[in-house]
Amino acid sequence: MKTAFITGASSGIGMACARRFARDGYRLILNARRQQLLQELADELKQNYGTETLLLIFDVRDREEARRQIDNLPKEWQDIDVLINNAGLALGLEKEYEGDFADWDTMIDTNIKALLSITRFVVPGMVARGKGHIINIGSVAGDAAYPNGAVYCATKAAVKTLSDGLRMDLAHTPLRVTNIKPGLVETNFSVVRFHGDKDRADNVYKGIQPLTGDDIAETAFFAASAPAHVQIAEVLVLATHQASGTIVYRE
Ligand code: NDP
Ligand code: 8X3
Repeated sequence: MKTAFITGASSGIGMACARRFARDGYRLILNARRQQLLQELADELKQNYGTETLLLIFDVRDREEARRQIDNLPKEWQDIDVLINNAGLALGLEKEYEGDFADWDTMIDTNIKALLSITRFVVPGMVARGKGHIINIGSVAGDAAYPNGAVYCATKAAVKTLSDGLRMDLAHTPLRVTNIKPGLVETNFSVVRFHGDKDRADNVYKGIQPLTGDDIAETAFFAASAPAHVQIAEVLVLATHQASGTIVYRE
């Protein structure tokens, strides 16, 4: 039985990945800060698919806590086959010369530094075992900056660079690295970005049928299920009426 470790599994894309991988018999290590939501998800997956789940409740920005929990995984949970580095967020939509320092720090610490820490803690075991797949959730925002979003876009450009670099550093191994770059996905993402302003968040998805977390989970599962000699290196997944980070056709 394969084991997937998903960060940020209490909502949106991470939760959808948990459901998708559970449906096909994976056992899951699920991380987030909100324990209650993860427990409800674990109960649901147990009931629907008989999934075994281990919950790791920590803030991915807390490097020492991440190290402690991952280093102390019970023996039967140590052989991680798939790592989905998904935990992440955007905060604010402001000009680069007017942005909020705390928002910038949170995005950089979560989307870049924490992704690196989790990678650093999990991948050596994969290398030692000679198998593993790292799936990073990047974004179309990493392909090019858009107005008022430079810092978030920069963090997702970093996810692309870190994915590419890791793939190079692992080229001598059987491990695979995938960077999935979603466009507009309706999750809690925009509510978080606008600090809880639900009306403003809803506007982001007005007049267009956005992607769902399930659409991205399907892509992640496809990449993880490819034959061992096939490495899906990068996938850009857009809503049909979205052409780039800035071009969206709305009815
Ligand atoms: P959600 O807000 O729905 O989910 C974000 C998840 O990340 C939650 O489970 C949250 O859990 C977790 N998370 C955030 N910060 C931390 C932290 N410090 N420690 C642990 N977990 C954390 O958003 P999405 O599902 O949309 O976002 C998932 C990923 O997808 C992000 O990396 C985002 O940048 C990316 N993405 C999203 C797109 C979109 O349009 N929605 C498009 C492209 C990429 P908790 O709060 O419980 O800790
Ligand atoms: C999330 C997609 O376009 O809102 O990464 O930045 S976007």
